[in-house]
Amino acid sequence: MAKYKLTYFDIHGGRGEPIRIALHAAKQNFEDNRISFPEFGEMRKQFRFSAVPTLEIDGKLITQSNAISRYVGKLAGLYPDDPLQALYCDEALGAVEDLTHYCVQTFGLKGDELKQAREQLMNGRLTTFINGFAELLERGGGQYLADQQLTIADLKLFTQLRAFRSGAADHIPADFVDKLAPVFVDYQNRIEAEPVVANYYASLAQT
Ligand SMILES: N[C@@H](CCC(=O)N[C@@H](CS)C(=O)NCC(=O)O)C(=O)O
Repeated sequence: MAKYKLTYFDIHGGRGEPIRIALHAAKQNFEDNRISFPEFGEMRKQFRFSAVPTLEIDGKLITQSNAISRYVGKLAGLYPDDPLQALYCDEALGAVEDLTHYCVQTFGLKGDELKQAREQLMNGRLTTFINGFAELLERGGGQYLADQQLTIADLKLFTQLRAFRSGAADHIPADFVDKLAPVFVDYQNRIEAEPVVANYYASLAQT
């Protein structure tokens, strides 16, 4: 059996979380190498593109969260076999990645600058993307983004929306997503209750 080592920040969320959930679902024994932000600063040169997450497979370093997500999605049965459904899944993965990119541009800002940037994000890209995700969900049949079942794309969207709904992002009200697209209230509850997701978080509670 291959040896897996996932390196990512020690947070519940971000680009690494769907990968952790899928590796757990695939029943893959993996080293969950959680690093702090200062550690990342010291280690970043070790990573091919100076970024995480990275997955080492038998010592070979792989980067790019969506590529890794698709791979572990396949291991876990969370990636569609059907080419069209796989395309739907990929579209959603790419869109969440784009939104993450716009959000990250507001990180590190402070005071009025942060407030202005977050308001701009909320009224601009965030609104566009949340509406777009609602369209993808409708196209997928209303329950999941693709394949009429849980896929890695749902794990990526779920973890991203959860971050917004937690209220942790300054100047973005916790109910912003739900007010804009109420369909995500049920969606988040449904994905959270999926055995794959629930079992992952239960396993963390035991450690
Ligand atoms: N396209 C890359 C982006 C990776 C990325 O930007 N990761 C963030 C953490 S979520 C990071 O390492 N940021 C540190 C930096 O870029 O300095 C991917 O999807 O893996």
